Amino acid sequence: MTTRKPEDKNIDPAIQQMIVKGQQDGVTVCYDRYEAMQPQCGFGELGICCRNCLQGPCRIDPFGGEPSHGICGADADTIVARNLLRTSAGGAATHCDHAFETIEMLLLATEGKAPYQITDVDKLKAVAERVGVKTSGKSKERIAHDLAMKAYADYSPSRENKPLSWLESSVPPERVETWKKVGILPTDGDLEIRRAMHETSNGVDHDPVKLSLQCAKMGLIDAYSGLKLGTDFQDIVFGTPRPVKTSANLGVLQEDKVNIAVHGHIPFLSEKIVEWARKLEPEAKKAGAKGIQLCGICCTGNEVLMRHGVPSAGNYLTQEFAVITGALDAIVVDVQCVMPSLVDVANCYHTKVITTHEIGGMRGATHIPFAAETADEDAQKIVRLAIEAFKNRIPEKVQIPNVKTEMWGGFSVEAIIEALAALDAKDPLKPLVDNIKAGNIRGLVGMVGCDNTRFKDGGISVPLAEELIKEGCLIYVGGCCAHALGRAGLMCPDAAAGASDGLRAVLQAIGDANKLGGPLPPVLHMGSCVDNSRVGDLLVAVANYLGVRIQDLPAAATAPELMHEKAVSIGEWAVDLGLLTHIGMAPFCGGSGLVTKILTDDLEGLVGGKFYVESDPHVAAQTILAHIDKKRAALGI
Ligand code: SF4
Ligand code: MSK
Repeated sequence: MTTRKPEDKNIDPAIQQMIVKGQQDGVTVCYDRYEAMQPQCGFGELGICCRNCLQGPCRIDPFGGEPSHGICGADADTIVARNLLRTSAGGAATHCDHAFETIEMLLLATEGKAPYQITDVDKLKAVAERVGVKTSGKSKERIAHDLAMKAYADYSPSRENKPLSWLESSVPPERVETWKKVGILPTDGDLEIRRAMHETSNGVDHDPVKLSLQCAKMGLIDAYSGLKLGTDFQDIVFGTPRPVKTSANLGVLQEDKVNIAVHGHIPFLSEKIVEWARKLEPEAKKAGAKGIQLCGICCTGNEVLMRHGVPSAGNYLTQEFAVITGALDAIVVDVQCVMPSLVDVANCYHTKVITTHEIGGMRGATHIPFAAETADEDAQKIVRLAIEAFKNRIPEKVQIPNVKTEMWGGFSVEAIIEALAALDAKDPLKPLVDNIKAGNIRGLVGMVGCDNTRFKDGGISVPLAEELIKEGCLIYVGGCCAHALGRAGLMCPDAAAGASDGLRAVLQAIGDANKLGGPLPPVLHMGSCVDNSRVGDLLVAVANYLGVRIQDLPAAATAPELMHEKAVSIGEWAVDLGLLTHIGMAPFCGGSGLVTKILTDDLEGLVGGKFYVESDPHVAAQTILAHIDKKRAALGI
């Protein structure tokens, strides 16, 4: 077993310190478990093992020998494609379930049954009109109700086989036609996921080509029954983000305050924690603290950062290390990307691990069931538990790395357009598009996704982003890589110094016009995983403005350090949009040359986009730039 040094596990000095502290404190963390797991199963990595029925598990010889078929007769292509479809359906399911909760939340708020409001009435009306809900003469509550009904319809079988409202209203008609022609246009979020599970069970679909296309369909389900719908409803209830300055890294924790981390994905509870952390400050002071310091981890972290400037403690791989500081009094979690190990790590300190969601259980954690109707009471209970835990701190175990970086967030599409309007109030997209045409902005790159123990955390995303901005690309970020790029200093005005001359001048002009006191950051934080929809919206807006297809834009997507199933389905959506989609590793499909070829080659002819796998950030950057330049040349710019 090889043991990687801390600097080979994470590029960040604060996390490196905590890796060492964890070792000294005798704590087992993800990197230890990763090393203990080596060598990982080669069959699994290639995607050629199957246990979709109880005759299995079956596994195929990767070298072309025997066994070449599973017991039922499935070959490597079928097994790989079925596995990938299950992964994709898993990813799409998480976002659909999340988005579905947002519909329920808006309804409860509208009916006065939950302590939330319709915060962004303009967005409510804009979304309603976009999806065909009439607004004139209606109260905001009525519009919200009708909008919720319209959203529910996207989760119900459509007998007329109509496309999803959230899909049809969000993309140019050309995309809808293309997806229809290819046979991947979905009509009902829930049905498609159910069907994918059925299709991949023993004895149903054995056609690897058809199965691979179903993966592409899962990308659309994820994007339009999940991401886009969820973002719309969250903005309506909590407000559409606007630029906000904050800070990132474990140094945001404060030794003399009650430290609470919110972690997971769904912002209903975390919004209330933000409110009650403020209101219960006096109780924290009575307990001997100077106040309450809230921080965020993973995508809940991104949500509260985007809307309230709550500092980022870190990404997926940071969660255990936030506890290892010994200064985190409570880590409050809901769903997705929460490590089951948190309780074991917390047991070495005084940290309370608080689960809150009905499907987010963890043995040994304190469970405080969160319900929208009792959101205020639940949030108070949680904050008070953290205050109680503060009293149990073990001072000799406290070590907060003195590392934090300025970071900006809150760049919704609306906020970006407002910022551009300071340059051209009548035609805000014009300055962006003109600078793309002029080459000052060489290309637009959406960087999304996670961090993954198999990579050095930040080891691909940060150098890749640095090289791309140096070469003139503007980067839009969502998900956990935002935390990594933020703490690397790429999301603050100073980072513009690393941009190409042309890009830097554009950023400076936008910064000056908006009186930011410096240039706009070259890496714009658009939010959580769900907020990746915003990256898509921006590309759609630019393509529409230019009158071209999304696939014709000098643009690309990248998920350099993908980890979750969600990253796979989001990547499939990016490909569906027509983007070259870089990923740092293949999603366990190398065991089928056919499926690999479909994903990395054939899809381009069908939908315009394709996957590109590369773990070397420099090679990836050069390939993305070559792609962007090819698109520029084709546009004659
Ligand atoms: Fe084996 Fe076929 Fe069953 Fe999979 S479905 S476990 S390949 S027999
Ligand atoms: S939290 S899915 S590790 S981005 Fe959205 Fe981060 Fe990836 Fe989870």
